[in-house]
Amino acid sequence: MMQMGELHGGSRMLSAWELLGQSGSFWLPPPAATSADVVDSVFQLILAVCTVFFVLIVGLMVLFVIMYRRRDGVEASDSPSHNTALEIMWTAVPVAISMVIFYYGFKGYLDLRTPPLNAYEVQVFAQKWSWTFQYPNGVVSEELHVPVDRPVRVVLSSQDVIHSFFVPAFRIKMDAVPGRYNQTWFQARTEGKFDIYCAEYCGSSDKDSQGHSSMLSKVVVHAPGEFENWLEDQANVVKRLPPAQAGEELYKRYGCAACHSTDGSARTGPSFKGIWGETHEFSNSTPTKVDENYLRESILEPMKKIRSGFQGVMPTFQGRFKNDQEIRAIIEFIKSLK
Ligand code: HEC
Ligand SMILES: [Cu+2]
Repeated sequence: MMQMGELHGGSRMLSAWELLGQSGSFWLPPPAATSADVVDSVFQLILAVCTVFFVLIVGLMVLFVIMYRRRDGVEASDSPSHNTALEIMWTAVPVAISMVIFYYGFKGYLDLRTPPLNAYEVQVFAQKWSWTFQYPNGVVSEELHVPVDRPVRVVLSSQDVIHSFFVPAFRIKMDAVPGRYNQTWFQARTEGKFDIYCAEYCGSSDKDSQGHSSMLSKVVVHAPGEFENWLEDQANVVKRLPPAQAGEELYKRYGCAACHSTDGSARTGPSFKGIWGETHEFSNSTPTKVDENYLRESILEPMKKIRSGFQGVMPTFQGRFKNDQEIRAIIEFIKSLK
């Protein structure tokens, strides 16, 4: 709540209007993203208009009920049938008010619907009943991590039914629809963790109390520079996972899976299943036993030994890995496929 600091710092007093709109304490959660401002101000405007008219209408009604109640000896007079001035007024004033609401609402809507071109992009996958987030470098997470003070565009899709991505603190809500991509964006202004809900009833299951109401996650807003560290850490699977498991993730990430299966079936290249310790024959070299050095060479210089029965079409991965540990991890993974 940065507003508190401003208040006590005394640089400037916030008006009651701004406090209502920004603290979020009573009607609304703290406005943790820039998108909250427009939503909140239109909400406050509509609330104020409604309050004024509620008091006016109900107040006059009560007053008239008392003033003009039926009394003995007083005859009811005919009610006036027409008052042009009054009718013009009660048409023009509501039209003017609704045009003001429309102006601010539509302007805000356009802003909310138009992500800045330089926005950071995150893919959001919805499914029964969880959220998955994917970053441009391939990292996948179950909570949405974003940098503070930077526009973030989220591209939404669903694996099954319609879900709705809702972050109350940012005032954004957008459907995730199977078979198409929706987008929304926000710029977080407060570091911290904020709730993500699914706002579209997407079913329930009695089993292990899964269901729409447990389709929850968090947005984690990182301080400047911290987000990059987090992303780097996540990308470093070798640091995060035991070697064979890291190798499996790298096998998928570097696209080895397109040509190499792990179940014994040949694709463009031979399967990795059970090759550890075998002796392989080559169309351009003498037979070699599959050990660490052979695997390393096969990955970095695939043309040196072309396995019999296969074409020499594997691209070299020389210079593609972040470090040598990644190659070790892939070797451990191949080793583990007995
Ligand atoms: C475009 C398809 C393709 C991709 C992608 C590919 N390979 Fe290959 N790979 C092949 C083919 C074809 C062979 C067999 C010919 C040869 O030995 O060069 C092969 C052979 C190998 C061998 C030797 C296998 C044996 O049975 O002796 C290893 C090990 C290997 N690849 C590892 C990898 C790894 C690790 C990756 C990912 C980082 C990868 N490959 C990506 C096509 C591919
Ligand atoms: Cu849902």
